[in-house]
Amino acid sequence: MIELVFAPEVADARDRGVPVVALESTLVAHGLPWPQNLEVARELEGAVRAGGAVPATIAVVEGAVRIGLPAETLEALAREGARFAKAGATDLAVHLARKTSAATTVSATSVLAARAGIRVFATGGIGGVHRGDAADVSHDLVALARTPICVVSAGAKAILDLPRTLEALETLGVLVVGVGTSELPAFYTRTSGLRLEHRADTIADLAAIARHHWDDLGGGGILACNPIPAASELTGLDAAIEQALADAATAGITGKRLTPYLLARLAEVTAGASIRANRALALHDAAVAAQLAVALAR
Ligand code: PSU
Ligand code: MN
Repeated sequence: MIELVFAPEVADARDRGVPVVALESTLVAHGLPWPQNLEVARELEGAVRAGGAVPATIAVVEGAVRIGLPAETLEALAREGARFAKAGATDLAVHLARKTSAATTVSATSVLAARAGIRVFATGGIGGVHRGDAADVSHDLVALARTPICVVSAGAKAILDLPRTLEALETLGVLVVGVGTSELPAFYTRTSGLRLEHRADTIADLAAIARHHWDDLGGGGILACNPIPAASELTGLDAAIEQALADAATAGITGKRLTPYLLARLAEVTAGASIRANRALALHDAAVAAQLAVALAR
């Protein structure tokens, strides 16, 4: 069995039956710039606590799977993000064997959270099918399909090919539910023009769906699509996204480096507006995830 190192607060929550929400570390180490990344990491944990749950930020530190990070580790992750590899679920065994450190993506965090008995996980936006290179499909989708966890996310990132991402989710069998919306949110915006078959207007409804999916049907991942709050929406990004994609192509950026590169480029092109939106949507996801974890614990 894999050894999980629980933070005292998380271990205590498990003992007392207090709901726990998983948070990922790639968003911190590779998705946002210092020092905003540390502020966001702390705010996400705060939003989960404010909602009545306990946050468990997950990362691999010198070969140990940490479920909940001490303050100094969270800071190291943010300050020295480059020291942490970007690990998807498939990469984890290598880091465990070599005792190296890695930030965990949605796929890796989902797998580790499920191992830790955590059923709810908040992030900004999952990976998906990249634009241009339709062969670059994030492992997030496959891992989500086979892992019993509900990921609360503002849809998939706007830098992606959203129609193909939604099709891939369907093919793989991820249950996609709009939280108060009938459209796939597009990360920075509430709408994408892509209709979702299922929507939940209350957290109690979402919790009931999740329970049936897991307990009665042996189902895997659920993607709860939670749109960015209207006041924080960032529209008119199409040209900036095209610019970032063109720059990535010119610079020959592919594979794991692509998403971090595109997010960083967008932050430059929008003079930081994309970071503010990313922060707002992720915080909203953490708050909704806490509500869901509380509802599931009832
Ligand atoms: N959400 C954010 N910022 C991020 C991510 C999610 O707001 O940086 C990360 C997640 O860890 C997700 C990863 O798994 O981006 C997707 O990377 P890729 O496209 O290489 O699979
Ligand atoms: Mn990829």
